[in-house]
This record gives sequence, C-alpha cells and structure tokens, in this order.
Amino acid sequence: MPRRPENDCLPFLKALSDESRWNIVRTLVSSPDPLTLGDLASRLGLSDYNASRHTRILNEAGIVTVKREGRFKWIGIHSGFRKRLRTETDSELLDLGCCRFEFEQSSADSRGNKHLHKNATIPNLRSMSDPARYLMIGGFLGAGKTTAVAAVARHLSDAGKRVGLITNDQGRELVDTKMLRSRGFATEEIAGGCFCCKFNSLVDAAARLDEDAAPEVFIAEPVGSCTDLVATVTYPLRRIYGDRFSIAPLSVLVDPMRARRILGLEAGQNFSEKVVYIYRKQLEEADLIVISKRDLLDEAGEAELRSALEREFPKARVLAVSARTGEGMEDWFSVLESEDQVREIAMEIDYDTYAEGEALLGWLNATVELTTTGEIDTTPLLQQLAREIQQRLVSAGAEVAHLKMTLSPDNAFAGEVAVVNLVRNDFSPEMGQELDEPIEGGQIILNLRAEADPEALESIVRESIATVATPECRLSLEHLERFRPGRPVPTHRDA
Ligand SMILES: Nc1nc2c(ncn2[C@@H]2O[C@H](COP(=O)(O)OP(=O)(O)OP(=O)(O)O)[C@@H](O)[C@H]2O)c(=O)[nH]1
Ligand SMILES: [Mg+2]
Repeated sequence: MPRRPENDCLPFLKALSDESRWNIVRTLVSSPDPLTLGDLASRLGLSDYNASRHTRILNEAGIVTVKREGRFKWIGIHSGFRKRLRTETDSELLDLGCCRFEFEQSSADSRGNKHLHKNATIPNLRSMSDPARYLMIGGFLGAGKTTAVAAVARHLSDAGKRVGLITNDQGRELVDTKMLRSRGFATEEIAGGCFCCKFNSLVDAAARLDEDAAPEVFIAEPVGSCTDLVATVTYPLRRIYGDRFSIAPLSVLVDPMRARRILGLEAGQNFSEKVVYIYRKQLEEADLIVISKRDLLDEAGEAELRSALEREFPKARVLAVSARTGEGMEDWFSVLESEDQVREIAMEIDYDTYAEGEALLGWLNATVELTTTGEIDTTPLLQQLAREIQQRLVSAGAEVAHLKMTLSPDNAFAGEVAVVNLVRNDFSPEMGQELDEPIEGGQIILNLRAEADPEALESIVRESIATVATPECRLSLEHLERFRPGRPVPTHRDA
C-alpha cells in the first residue's frame, strides 16, 4: 500500500511538478559543484528569465541554494535536500518519504570524485536521419585549436552546412566559448573536466545542440592538457552511437615554435618532462598532425619541423596550415570532410605519469568587472594587463601555456568582444579581436594556464590587476577559481 505523503514532502513535490524544474534538479544532482545560473540556462535551453524564475521556486522550497558572487548566481543542491539522496551504483535515489525518484548519475568529474569507469551510464541520443559528422580538433594548450575550430566552422557554414561546436575546459567561464559564440556559432560548453571524464556530458551537449541547431557537423575542442582521446572518446562514440556519427580522423594541432622546442630543434624555455609526456602522447595518437600558424614559419623551418614530426610520429600524416591566412586549409578541410577515422589498437599510456603531468599545470579562471569614469580604449588596457601577468610569470620562472582574456563591453551587441592571447613567455601578447569603439565599462574573462602553483598564479593575477587599475578605470575581481587538474578518470576506455 502506498505510504501517505508526509507534510514536509508536499512543498518538494509541488516545486518538482514542472519539467524544467525537474531538469534543473537532475542537472544539479549530477554536477559535483554548483553551477552558475547562466550555465544552467544554457545547458537546459532555458531563457535567463525562466531559469531565474524556476530557481527561485526551487530555492523557496528548500531544494536549491542560490549564492551571489559579483554578477554571478551560483546554484547548488541544498544540503537538507541532498540528505534525501542516496547513491546507488549507477544512480541517485531521491527518497521524499511519500515516493522515490531515480536520477541517472553523471560521468566522473575530472577530479576523480566519482568513478563510473565500469558501470558507465549511457545517455540517450535522438536518432538523427543521417549520421552527423563528428570532428575533434585537439592539441596542446595554445596550439591554435579555437582559432582553427572557428575557421573550419566558417568554411562549413559558408558551404551551407549546419554546424554545432563543443568547447571543453577544466574550469568554468571560458574565453573560448565566449569567442566562438561571438562569431555566431551554436556552441555548448562542457566545463569542469575533460571530454574523456565527462563522456556523458559530451553526448548531452551534442543532444542539446541537435535540438537547437540540428547540426550536420559537430566540432569538438578538447582540453589542451588532455590525451588518450581516441580510446576514451572517439572509440566509445563509435561503439555506442556508431549509427549516429561518422567520425573524422583525429587532428592534433601543434604551435610550430612550441613543437620545435619540444622536439629539440630550437632552444628556449620549455615545460618539464611529465608535461612533455602529455604533449608527445597527444601526437602519438593523432591521425593528422596539423602544424598551425604556418605564417610564423619560413620554408626551411617548416620543412625541418615536418620531417621531425614524420620521423617521430610515423602513424600520422602531417599538414601545415594557417587559420589566419588560410594557407593549407583546403587540404585539411578535404580530409575532415571526406575521410573516416580508421579503427586501430589504441596507444598505450601510463595514467600515473599523465596525471602527474596534468597536476604540474596551474589553472586559473577569473572575471573582472571594469568601471570607468569616462571612455577608455580597450586594446592598450588588455595588452598592459597581459604584459603585467607575463612579466610576473617570467620572474617566477613559470612557463605560460596559454593566457587568454576577453573583454565584453557593458550592453554589448552580440559579437562585440576583444580578445588577447599569450602562448609563450618570450612572445608578445597578441590581440585576436579588437573593439572598434572606446567603452565605458565591461567585463574581462581571464583564463590562465601555466606550469606553476595555482596559488602563485592567483597572486600574479591579483598584483597585475592592482597595477593596471587607476581611479578612472577600476578593476574589481568578481570571481576567481584556481586549481590543478585532478587525475583523469575516463568514463570509458576502448583499447
Ligand atoms: N600567427 C598565427 N597565430 C594564430 C593562428 N591561429 C591561432 N593563432 C594564435 O594562437 C593563439 C592561441 O590560439 P587559440 O586558438 O586560442 O589556441 P587554443 O589551442 O584554442 O588554446 P587553448 O584552448 O587555451 O588550449 C592566439 O593568439 C591566436 O590568435 C595562425 O594561423 N597564425
Ligand atoms: Mg581553445
């Protein structure tokens, strides 16, 4: 006989009796950390207004907490409500007293909190009429992936194809997502861990894009410190969803200057051995090694790098392209559009060394609010901030992997965003996009990845912001997270 609802159960049931609110709770239950309201809205395809309205109702019912940090609202599961959840092998059981619900558990988070390697759940993906093309463009931090993704997406959409992009990072508030959305592409972000550890989120992201934009081509950019993507992402995709995707060969981009140093063709500051292990593993599993930024190389330099790559990584074909000038891109497009990845035995990898290499990298994401007393030019401001950070990294002997920042003006129209990047300590910060007009206020998103303690990165960023700020141009740090990536625990591994 069913039990009578207990009184304290009714507010929960009332709040949960709406599909959007149910989905919000399901998403939060499977997320190891709170999510921003904006992130929740985009994951669930809700407007900001509706996400905010539903969250308020859930908050009033004691199901979620809402914490304001600057301009962000962080939404998490209320500790009292969490007590009603029990973890089973593949799911979370919610016991309200009157009835029980089952939430499918998400994949493992990158910090290894949950290990679903053995009993991984398999999300549903609506059957697509034709298999969608799945392209993955990998490569080390700063190799030029996002720039290349934008160029490939532009080429495909100019050819009349619907394209959906998936970005990925260990943290939240991503410059890459901001940049790609500013170019008008449907983009989903998987934050808080790499694709291999968030396989289900990758599939969910594809499903969301499919609902919104019905892409014929998905382009995924994995985290630049990740490897073993063939065994943990593309082979499982083929095995589980083989009829829905046709998978292109894995492209791995290399920044030519960084690659020349790693392969010993040139002297200069470099990463330590275990970080280089990851770099080399990325190349070892590549079907195509794509030398990016070809415009930075002369012919002799390109030929030397090409032959070193061919010698050391004989399995891969080597191409050289410049997403900036378009050189060599046609050859790459034709492989991406016409060839399928060939199934081979996956490479061997030592996860201990891989994890130690990842843990040597410090990760910092921050948002900075900009308030001014008049109009200011954004290019000198971003360049100065980047140079301040660069000088302090150099003094600390911390090799930068990638420093990238966007600046969005308040009340910006879509597409208005300035971008600055730095990919080596001995390079100059470069503007990737500039704003045409001076601004009177805005927001900076800052992503820094370097071989250094995250605490040291925080001090460097705080000091640099303080140095650049003036009474006419105030910079206030609204949100900052910094960490070392945890041990990768893939959801699947098909060797
Ligand atoms: N000269 C030149 N620079 C390029 C080219 N492609 C990318 N870059 C620059 O390389 C830097 C890094 O580019 P991104 O596309 O952000 O690199 P990424 O691999 O996505 O970086 P992460 O996501 O941080 O790993 C930026 O300053 C780009 O403008 C190119 O073809 N030529
Ligand atoms: Mg990127």
